[in-house]
Amino acid sequence: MENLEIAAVLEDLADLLEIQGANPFKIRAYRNAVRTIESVTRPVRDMVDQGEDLTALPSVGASVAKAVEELLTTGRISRMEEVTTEFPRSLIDLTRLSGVGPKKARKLFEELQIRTVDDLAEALEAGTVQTLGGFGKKSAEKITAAIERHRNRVDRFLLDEVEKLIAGVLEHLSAASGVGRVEVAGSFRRRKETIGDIDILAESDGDGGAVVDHFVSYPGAARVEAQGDTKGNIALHSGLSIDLRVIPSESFGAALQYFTGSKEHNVAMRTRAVKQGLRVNEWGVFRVPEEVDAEDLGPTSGERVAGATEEGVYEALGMAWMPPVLRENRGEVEASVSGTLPALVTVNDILGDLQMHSTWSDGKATVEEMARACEARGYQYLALTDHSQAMAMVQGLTPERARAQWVEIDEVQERIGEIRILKSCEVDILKDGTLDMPDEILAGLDLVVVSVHSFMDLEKKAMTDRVIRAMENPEVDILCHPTGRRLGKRDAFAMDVEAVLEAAAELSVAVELNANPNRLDLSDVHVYRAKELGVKVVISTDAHSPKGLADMRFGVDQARRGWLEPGDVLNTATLSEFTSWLDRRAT
Ligand code: DGT
Ligand code: CA
Ligand code: CA
Ligand code: ZN
Repeated sequence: MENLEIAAVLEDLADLLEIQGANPFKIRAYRNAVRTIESVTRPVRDMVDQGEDLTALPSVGASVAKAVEELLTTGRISRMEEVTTEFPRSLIDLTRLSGVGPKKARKLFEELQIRTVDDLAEALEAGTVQTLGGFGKKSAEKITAAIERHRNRVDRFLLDEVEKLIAGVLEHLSAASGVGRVEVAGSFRRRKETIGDIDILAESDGDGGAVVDHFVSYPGAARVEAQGDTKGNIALHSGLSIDLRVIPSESFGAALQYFTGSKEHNVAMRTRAVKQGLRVNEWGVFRVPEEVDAEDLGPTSGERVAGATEEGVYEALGMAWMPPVLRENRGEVEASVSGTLPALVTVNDILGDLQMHSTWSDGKATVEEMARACEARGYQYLALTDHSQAMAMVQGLTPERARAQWVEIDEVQERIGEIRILKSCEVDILKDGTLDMPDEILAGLDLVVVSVHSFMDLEKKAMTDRVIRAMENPEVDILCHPTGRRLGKRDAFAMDVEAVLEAAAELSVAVELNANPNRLDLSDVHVYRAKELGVKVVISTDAHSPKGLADMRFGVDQARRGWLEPGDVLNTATLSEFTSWLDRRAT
């Protein structure tokens, strides 16, 4: 079992304990352990095998350690079995619907025997839910909408999760004999924000069946779903499905192009090829003899004009190669033909990180530790953006504590020298669109970033007005995680993004692309739109520890999917360029 898979089981257990109404400290202990195990770089499995004491890990106490050891040695956790005799595991899905918490899930189960999302949908339709105390007509409508969204979401994986899950598979595969290039294609290579399944290509001109045999023998596989001469499929414990295709050298580039997709991109390519008397498929690019009926052609008949490399495939069609992030049929085929592909932003262009937290609110590291970690990344500046007081549960800053933090920042700045620490605050946008900090504090900050963290279920119009009102405050510089989504967990709130982006352009407020792989908020399409409207985008990590700063690359990938060039991204500016931007309203 991979660390993420262990963490997922513990998270399920925590959710079930919450439904059961167990001791909140116990539940919190499991949740904290989930975060630790997700971020430990060594396999916990190895630690257990070597008899190491898991309580040495941060936030892992004796009972959690015992549960993990039990899970790894027996495949089950007795505490989990106990709870599930009382409450079925499927209730967890209910708690993840907006409008249904653990208490409501329990009530639905105990009073109406609802166990699954499908049961709940049926009961809503029959009108029985609406008769339960605490569930009026309004809340029934809300849950119905949440079920609709849940069904469209299906089971997709986050990019960072997938990276961790497949690292071992790739290592295993590269040890197969006779294998040349190994590439992960599909949505993973396009760096899509969520991934359905993994498509791996392995180059081999030898015995494909032997390569497949080796692949399916991966020790981390939960099941082997398919095994043939050139294709295999395994499923991991997490449910992630991995396809392998073994490809001969002469076709490797064509297969890589084909299986990278997207499907829409491929369709556009093929249409273009046909007009040129060419045929593109996963085997290569072929010139179709005119006298032959297309129906009589095999997949590789005709003269092979390309196939070994991906560049060659594009070139054969009179196109320039393009980064996989662009391949969504959003104009890249035309741009490639006309030589107008964007020169996309890269991680090396980023010169600062403009959202992060310290121990002044819910971060795990001090101001100095965060600043030094940014310095180590080669940045010229960073902004400390601890929460404001509306976020009471994470000790958000009161005006007094904000001032106290400035004193510390000045001291650290003194010690640290070169890198510039900007005084900032992630100020809550209150329900009415006013800000959770008095004007004199806002004026004293180098940079003001604002976010919605409460009343996320407002009507669309109210939410849109609220956010625009906040941006109208002349102290505001950046709107953070603009839609509030958490991938796979919480939908974007109802808001007219177009109106918000237009207002941002008008008011000269930048929008954040939050690089946390759980958020990636804004989406690629919205980022593209921001660029079209001339709104500056800031890619920030929202790091809560030095390690979180490394999420920058996920944000950059998403920005690239939105066609951003360095000039579209505010934090590619040098320190002096950036500080002049901060003064933009004064001039
Ligand atoms: P996913 O797995 O849902 O995150 O998305 P993808 O893009 O990885 O899609 P997947 O795994 O179904 O297929 C991998 C690639 O294979 C896809 O991006 C393009 C190519 N492909 C699959 N089916 C078709 C098809 O019917 N026509 C064409 N032209 N290409 C296809
Ligand atoms: Ca895929
Ligand atoms: Ca696939
Ligand atoms: Zn936030």
